[in-house]
Amino acid sequence: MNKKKFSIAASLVAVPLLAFPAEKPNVIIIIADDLGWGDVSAYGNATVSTPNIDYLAQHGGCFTNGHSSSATSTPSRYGLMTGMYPWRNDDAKILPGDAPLLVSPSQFTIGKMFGHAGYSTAAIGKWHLGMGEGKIDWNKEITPRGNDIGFDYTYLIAATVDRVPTVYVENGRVANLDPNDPIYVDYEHPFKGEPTALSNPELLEMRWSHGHQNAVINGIPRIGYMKGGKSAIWNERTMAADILAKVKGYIDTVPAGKPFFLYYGLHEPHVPRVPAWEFEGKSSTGPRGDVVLETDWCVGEMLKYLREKGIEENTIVIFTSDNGPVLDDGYADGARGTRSIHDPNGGLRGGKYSLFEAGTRVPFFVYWKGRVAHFTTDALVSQQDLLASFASLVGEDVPAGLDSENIIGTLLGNDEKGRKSYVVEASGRLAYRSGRYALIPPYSGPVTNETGNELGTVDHYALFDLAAEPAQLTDISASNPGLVKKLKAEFLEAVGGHYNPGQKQEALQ
Ligand code: NG6
Ligand code: CA
Repeated sequence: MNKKKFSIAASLVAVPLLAFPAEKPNVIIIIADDLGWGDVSAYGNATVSTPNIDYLAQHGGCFTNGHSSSATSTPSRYGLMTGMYPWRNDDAKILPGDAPLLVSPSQFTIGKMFGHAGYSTAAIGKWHLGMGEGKIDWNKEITPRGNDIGFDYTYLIAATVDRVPTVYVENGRVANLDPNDPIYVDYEHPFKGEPTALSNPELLEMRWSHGHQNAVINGIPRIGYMKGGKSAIWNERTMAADILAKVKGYIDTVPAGKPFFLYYGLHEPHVPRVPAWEFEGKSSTGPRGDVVLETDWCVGEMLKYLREKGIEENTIVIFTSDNGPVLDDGYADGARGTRSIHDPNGGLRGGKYSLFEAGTRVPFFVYWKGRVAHFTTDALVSQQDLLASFASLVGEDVPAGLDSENIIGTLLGNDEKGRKSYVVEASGRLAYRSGRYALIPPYSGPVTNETGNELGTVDHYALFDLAAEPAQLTDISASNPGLVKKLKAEFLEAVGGHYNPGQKQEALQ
């Protein structure tokens, strides 16, 4: 080896990002649904214990400032999946269960990136990114679908558990469907003769508080109408175990020596909160606490399985949530009354649907046994960055123009750089995070957050110093005009033409 070559090799080794060249570990992203920053006991919650999630935090990277792209599901998942800010796509709003595929098959995705790197890929569990095009015939193969945007295998809850169709869709086909009992879905009109929450309230085993007045399935009132497909209807009580079985089954099919990428979408603790019987009444905070226990159980079972298969050390596990917590999200399940004993926000302001921190600051852990030693950091990181970061780890290029930043060094604990700034979305509104500051632009519209602590009309750019006051109670804009001016200019540059200061917040239902 000549001297010059040697020195280049030495300098490569010195760069932390390339510390493990040519390595292709398995990657699992576990994404919970509406799990709050304050729901995980590793961050300090003392009421509902999450030992398995805590294990990831205590033996891997624990991020105290990890964000989703949005304070609701569809846009948040869009950001993770495509590495693009969801507000660049006008259709990235909470989707009904019969919405067409939101991500175009021509778009780059994290699934495609891993596929190109030679990975087997799967998406299992909650999806909420639409499927098919036009009016979907649920009795036929649905196309295009998750398999067309980078996933070899898909087993999906089309939207949410509170929305029809209440069936799993496996590689574009409704699973367990009896052709003699076809399934029909409609979001506008009820089916003649089919019960609804309004026509047959005696069928309800769970009461709605707002929305959720359409089809009644398994005693639960839903959003949207559905008819037929009886043999395909899922069972909420076994849903966690059923989806986990698909996860294990998928891992078993991956040929030896081939790495895999798994997007594992947990449905908890989103409404309707129906835990497996073994968790019923096991928390001190009612159904919401019970399904947080179930969330934690899923993580424990997943880890156990990796150990059983002998692949724990060759697998990176990311655990996060698609958006912040909510108590009453449309069912009268008692969650609203539990705030005094458990704060799912962990002291942050806002929650699901909100531009304040609890809307998008979510649990965020990176576990890689034997490779990532435990660390805690308050570096700003986002789910949107997983795409570019993992691309760099496995040696893949990403197209120019993505909003995903390569922060693999931070994710693996080699540095604390994270990203400098971030635009977050909530219910059609945008806000800006830069270092320790949060900037909330002017807005005129209703106050919609369930806690009532969302800002309604704001006639100026409001500024909060998260380092001084994580609870964001004091707007410091008036005493910091220079800083507001600087951050406003940065924000407007980041969002380009996408920000319309007069924008009205969309109705949430
Ligand atoms: C809202 C629903 C809420 C939930 C949410 C989506 C009503 C009143 N509210 O429209 O229950 O389903 O959509 O949640 O229907 S998310 O986490 O998937 O974004
Ligand atoms: Ca969600």
